Amino acid sequence: YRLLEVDNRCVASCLLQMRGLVTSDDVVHSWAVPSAGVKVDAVTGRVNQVSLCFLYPGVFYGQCSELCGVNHSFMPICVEVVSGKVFGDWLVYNHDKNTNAGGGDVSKGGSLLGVLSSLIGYVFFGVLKATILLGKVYFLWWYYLGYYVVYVPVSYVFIGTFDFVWWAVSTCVAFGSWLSWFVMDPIDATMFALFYLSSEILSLIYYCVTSPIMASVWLAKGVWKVVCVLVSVPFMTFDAFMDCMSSFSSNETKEYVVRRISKNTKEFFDVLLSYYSKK
Ligand SMILES: [Cu+2]
Repeated sequence: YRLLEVDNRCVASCLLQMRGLVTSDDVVHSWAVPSAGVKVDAVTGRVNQVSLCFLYPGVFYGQCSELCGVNHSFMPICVEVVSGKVFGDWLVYNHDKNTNAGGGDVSKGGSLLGVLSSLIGYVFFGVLKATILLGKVYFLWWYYLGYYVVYVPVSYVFIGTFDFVWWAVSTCVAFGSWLSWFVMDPIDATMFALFYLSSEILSLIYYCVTSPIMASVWLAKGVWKVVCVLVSVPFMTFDAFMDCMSSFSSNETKEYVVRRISKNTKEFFDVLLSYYSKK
């Protein structure tokens, strides 16, 4: 492909924070991948490092970017960016190949005892994992039962009782103080009581009249919101996709990328962990 293809592609993961180590064993070169925004000098006797984070999978091409000799024009760079899972598998595969090429078949040729012990270990850990999972589910079941059957009703009854008692006591106190006022000044107190009661009745009427309207408005608002969200999902997805392909402009994209990177990092470590725990 236009003098850009190589016989041994560099494999990297997309959406994974990586560190590239670059050096040279003859003259100064430069490892440059313009579409990934990377250029780092390869210097003899020195290891340069570069931070790599590819946003999407694909094949990225570059060329040596430091005049290094007559063949400078024929030193392509090719990075194959794959998912974190594929990258982990690739790494494990290469490690297996390299270690087996050097030390013969160390991991192969296991005896029947070895196979049996690994099988027993596998079954044992499987059962242990399942037990832990079931235990978690059981614990959660009791937790939610306790929460919804005991805690919520009790707290509601307690708070409701407290509120009611508080209301009754404050009303009695108010009525008592009004009675003493009535004894001292009957006309003023009666006028106040009339105004108070009429305002209460008016607010009650107001509530009765407006609450159905308010409820309808609230319901309509909710329905409208849901419709808006449903309609905007494809647009938002398209937007995020375009952002992701072009730049880190919006915060949502940044957040998404950071979340994906941390998720991929975890998956990558899981691959390595399962590889080394099998050894
Ligand atoms: Cu060069």
